[in-house]
Amino acid sequence: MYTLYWSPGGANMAPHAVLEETGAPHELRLVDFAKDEQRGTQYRRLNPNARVPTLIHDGKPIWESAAILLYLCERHPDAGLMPPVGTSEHGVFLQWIVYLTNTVQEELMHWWHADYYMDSEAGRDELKRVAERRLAEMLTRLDGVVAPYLLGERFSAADIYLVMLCRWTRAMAKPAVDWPNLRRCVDLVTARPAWQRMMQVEGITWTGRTAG
Ligand SMILES: N[C@@H](CCC(=O)N[C@@H](CS)C(=O)NCC(=O)O)C(=O)O
Repeated sequence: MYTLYWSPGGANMAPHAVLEETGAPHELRLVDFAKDEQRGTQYRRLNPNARVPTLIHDGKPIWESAAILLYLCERHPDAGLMPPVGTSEHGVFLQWIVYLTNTVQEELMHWWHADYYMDSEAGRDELKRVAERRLAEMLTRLDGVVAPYLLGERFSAADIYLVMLCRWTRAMAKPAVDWPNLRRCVDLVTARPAWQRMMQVEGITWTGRTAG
């Protein structure tokens, strides 16, 4: 049994959808940002970074959404969410996961949380502007890759991660779905029953929240 600590639409989306893909029994524990629960002593004992997600398995907390996603893919090979370990296709799969989390996701953090990086309003405005420009360049490159998935014809958990990040561009002047190949990938992934269950349980739609 897994326990996933989460917040609606947060970085938990990808591990949550992967849990749904595997069919593994799991329970969800909401971390209420409105009450700042992520910064509470109790939660920080699990995740000292005060961020979601955190997965508990066999009593051990594991944090970082990409690490949780990879861990779940490894533990549930029958779900076929990644190419076999040791193959070059697996190497490319790892490349995309790492690129998505340490480059694209980081740029998204600049846009959503400019206040974490810049003290002045002018600094925050500039950071957001630059982040949006850099994200557009990244999305252009990703649009040139997905055919229709990051690994070509083969769907993998990397696509789930990509689509989570695409959703996070929804409030930008040019969201990811304005790129045609990314749009096709988003349509394919969001049509999956596992993705739809995750969205329903988290109470979110592509453009917002269903409640709260
Ligand atoms: N690199 C981390 C980032 C996690 C992260 O930034 N989570 C956000 C939600 S998307 C969060 O918990 N924010 C709480 C806060 O900023 O106070 C991961 O991918 O797990």
